[in-house]
Amino acid sequence: MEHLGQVLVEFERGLERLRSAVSSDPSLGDTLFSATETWTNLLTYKLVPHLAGEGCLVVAVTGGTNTGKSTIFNCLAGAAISPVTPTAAATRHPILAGNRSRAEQSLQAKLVPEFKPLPLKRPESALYDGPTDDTIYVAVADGLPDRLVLLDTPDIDSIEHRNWTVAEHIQAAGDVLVAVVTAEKYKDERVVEFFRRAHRSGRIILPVLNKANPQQKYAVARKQLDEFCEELELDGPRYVVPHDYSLATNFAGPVSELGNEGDLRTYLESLDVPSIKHRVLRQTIAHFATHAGNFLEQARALGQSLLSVQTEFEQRGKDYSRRYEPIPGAAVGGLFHTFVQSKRGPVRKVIGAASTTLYRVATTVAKSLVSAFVRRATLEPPEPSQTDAELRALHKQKVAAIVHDLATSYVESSRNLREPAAHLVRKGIISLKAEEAAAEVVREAVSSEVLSESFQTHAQQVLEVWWHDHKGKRRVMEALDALLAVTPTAIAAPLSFYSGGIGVTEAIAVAGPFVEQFVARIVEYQFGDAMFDFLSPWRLEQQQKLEHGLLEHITAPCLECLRDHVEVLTGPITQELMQCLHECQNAYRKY
Ligand SMILES: Nc1nc2c(ncn2[C@@H]2O[C@H](COP(=O)(O)OP(=O)(O)OP(=O)(O)O)[C@@H](O)[C@H]2O)c(=O)[nH]1
Ligand SMILES: [Mg+2]
Repeated sequence: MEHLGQVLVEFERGLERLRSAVSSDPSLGDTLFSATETWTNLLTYKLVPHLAGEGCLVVAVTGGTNTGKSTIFNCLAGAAISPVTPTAAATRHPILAGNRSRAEQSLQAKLVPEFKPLPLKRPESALYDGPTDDTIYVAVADGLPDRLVLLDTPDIDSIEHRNWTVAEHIQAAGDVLVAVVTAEKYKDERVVEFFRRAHRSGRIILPVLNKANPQQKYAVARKQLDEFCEELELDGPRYVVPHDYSLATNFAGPVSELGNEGDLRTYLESLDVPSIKHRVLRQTIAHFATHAGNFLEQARALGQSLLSVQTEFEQRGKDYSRRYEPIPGAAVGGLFHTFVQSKRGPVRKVIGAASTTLYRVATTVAKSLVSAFVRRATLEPPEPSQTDAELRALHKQKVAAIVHDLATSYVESSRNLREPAAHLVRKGIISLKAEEAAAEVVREAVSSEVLSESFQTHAQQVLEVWWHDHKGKRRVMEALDALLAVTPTAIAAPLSFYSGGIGVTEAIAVAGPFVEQFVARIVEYQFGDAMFDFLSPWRLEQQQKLEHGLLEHITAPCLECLRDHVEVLTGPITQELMQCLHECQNAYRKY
């Protein structure tokens, strides 16, 4: 039970953390926390104060008119707190007595939240009608232990008459009811019925026969108490207060147990608070657990729906990056020549090192590669040949267009989203500095054409495999390379020999300025299908650079607010709350 109290305290703290975390967006906070007041109040004002720490037992002194309730209450409190008068129905409002901290709690409407608390400044106040029907007066009784607060109450008959709800609340407030009866009143059907109901709801009833005749060891009182207990099926201790006591000297005296040494106050302090609390609060805890469970489920579902928007937006950023078709420049084309060169015999290597034509040709080779690749992937016609600088300008344009399309698609989607996702995304879109963000993406995605090490390794492997598998074709490459190394005009002879006729016509046509196109076409033709494998990773690397830029500079800012709330609603705060609730249900079932 102490564990249950602790779990509830943690739940309450977690709930406050959740509340303050979602409060950065008031409309989301309102949606989530609307209609939670009843069970959250129950948690804060009833369950936590009663169950945290040792727990606190509320002992209500109840009974018929003028039976001596206020007298017994003062005896238990050890001080003349509640006015005792000979007038019937004198006590008009309940009075709560507790140590300083319990009194303070009560004044904050914790402990007995059913009532409106006021400090008891003058004891007589309780004898007159207070500002509202449900006023309770709170007094400090330093002698009371922390686990015990006492409640003096108006008599059963008149409260039921005056205000039915207040009567209900008085019944509900006490965990233990001290039933003060007298010889005249103990059979009163109304009184008996009141205690019967309380007993059924799990409350402990302790009968005190007041104004009793002590003769023959309280023989008469004993008989009357037996009858009363039988009627209510009570089997606990019974107490008596003699009619001949003197108020002036004995008001603080013990309320003795009949036939035993014990007294009521000692017995109250010995009670097993947790198990009584559990019995009494059983329904309250169950009510709380059901509603808290529904609430957490709702928070989780909301978090999931926001998360699905987040996932979809991020996926879209990724998809848009795949629209990017970069064209490789000189660096990629150069890889061929480096490779073919590496396969040369020693003599040609010397010649090759001196070749300047090589670099010039590289861009055209790469262009040719990609045009074949693009035709293959998209069936588009090849693009006209360009320099590296022109390529970069073209890439910047392409990337800027993709950024624009993505941002536009986010704006459009935000109109179709449901609340609260819609306004959370809108907030992000408004805060997006579109121009700057686009410039950042372009800068990141279109960087210098330095080939990554992994791509170079990959290219080397593809070429090796190809080289190994295509003995005939590679001779063309070798010849081509040799030819580039020497001079364009020397093309015709070796080529017609190695290519087995293919490209002979071109060879004849090729001279001087046409050498670049010629080489590119030969490479494209010879390399064939290997091109796709060769180029794919490079292309993917470029797209991933763009993806990273898009996600960081466009998607993330648009989703910033939404993501914060996904984190709150699906992250550790709600998970801890679910864990607490789970433990609370387990602890509750154990009793
Ligand atoms: N002789 C005698 N008088 C008692 C005893 N207990 C209470 N009284 C008197 O009975 C009267 C009513 O006592 P209270 O303690 O005010 O009774 P109550 O039940 O609080 O009364 P209400 O608040 O009016 O319902 C007072 O005059 C008390 O002095 C007792 O054991 N013996
Ligand atoms: Mg009274």
